[in-house]
Amino acid sequence: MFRFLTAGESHGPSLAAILEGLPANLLLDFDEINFQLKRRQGGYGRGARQQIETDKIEVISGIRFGRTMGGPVTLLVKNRDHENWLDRMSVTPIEQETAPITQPRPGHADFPGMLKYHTEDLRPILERSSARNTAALVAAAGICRHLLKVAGIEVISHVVMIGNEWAKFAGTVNYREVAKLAEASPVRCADPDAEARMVSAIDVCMTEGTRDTLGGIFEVVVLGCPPGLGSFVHWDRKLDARLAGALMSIQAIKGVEVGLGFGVAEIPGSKVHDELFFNAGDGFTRGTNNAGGIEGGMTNGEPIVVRAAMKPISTLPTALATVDIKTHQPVKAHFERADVCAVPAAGIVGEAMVVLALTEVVLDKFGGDSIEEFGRNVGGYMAEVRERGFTRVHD
Ligand code: EPS
Repeated sequence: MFRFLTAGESHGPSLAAILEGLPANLLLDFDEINFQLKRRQGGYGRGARQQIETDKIEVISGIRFGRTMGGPVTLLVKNRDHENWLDRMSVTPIEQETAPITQPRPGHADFPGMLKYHTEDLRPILERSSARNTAALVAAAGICRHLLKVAGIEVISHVVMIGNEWAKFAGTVNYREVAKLAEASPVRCADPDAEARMVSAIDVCMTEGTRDTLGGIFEVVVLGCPPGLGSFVHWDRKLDARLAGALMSIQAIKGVEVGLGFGVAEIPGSKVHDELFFNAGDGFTRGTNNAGGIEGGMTNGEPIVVRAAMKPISTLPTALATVDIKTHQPVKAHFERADVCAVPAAGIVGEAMVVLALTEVVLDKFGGDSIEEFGRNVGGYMAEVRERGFTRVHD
């Protein structure tokens, strides 16, 4: 059974991640994991924090000679900025604690968090709810990507909309091509015309007088997925439900779609469902993938396609109205350093959450205490479905 936990605060000493249940002897490329962390720090419109941090993993347990050993893997991602916060984020008691921040930001965790955790200071709420903590998720997923790769599974993402500027794709999408174009784009958008419009929309929000924040939509695509991951037998074993929960758990996400998503409500069944065909060369094939690679809560051998809608960052340069949690007087919401737009980075975090959710279901299905045993189990299952005409997964 695979499980993981993260810990840490945005301006505390460090972020941490513990992964338990990975097979032994999984060879890891640390540069690849640090590259994922670098990807998360990118994106046009990111805040000044990204100039302070150069996120890299520090391994505390579970790895020897670059390979897992079967025990818990513990990673740290240090907060270099902590040294600038020793007063406000001191671990030990201090003489004069910093004054509480009592002006909750609409849209953030502040107001419900201050009531729940019985504090008049939003700092303890902000610190753990901050999107900074997604770095620990990306680090954990960086390890798990290596396991998925053994099963032939690859996870990519790209941005489809920022500030109501939409990317357009004609005909059948070549996801590997999309991934390559997105990787080279400052807003991770594979449509150059849309990229230009997205950058302009962010520039407007970065300009004095029209300062604001922007949200958008990113798409995560899983290639090479074997059929039959997940299950229809119980609500919490349906893979689409787990992916939706995983994506919704990312800071600022307010909507998730699988495949055609809400579009399925607009057209009749004869246009929605992906007809199944067969030919000797390709085995089972589909003409469309409106299901986004998942039917009945299980992968069907087509690419998994999920999208998530990110709200604009809640910390606004033009502060919204709020109420002082202590005096109940009308005030302007608290402001501190933040991004203008973090949709590209959210796509990388979306990849990480899909990787972590897939790791759970892949180990549920194939198990294995060693990567050798895991590989044999995947190979045996794929040989079995091949005999039944499922010759290849579709990218
Ligand atoms: C972020 C780190 C944070 C923010 C941002 C994203 O660092 P700091 O608070 O020190 O600037 O820049 O998080 C938010 C704006 C938020 O509201 O959570 C990161 O590393 O992604």
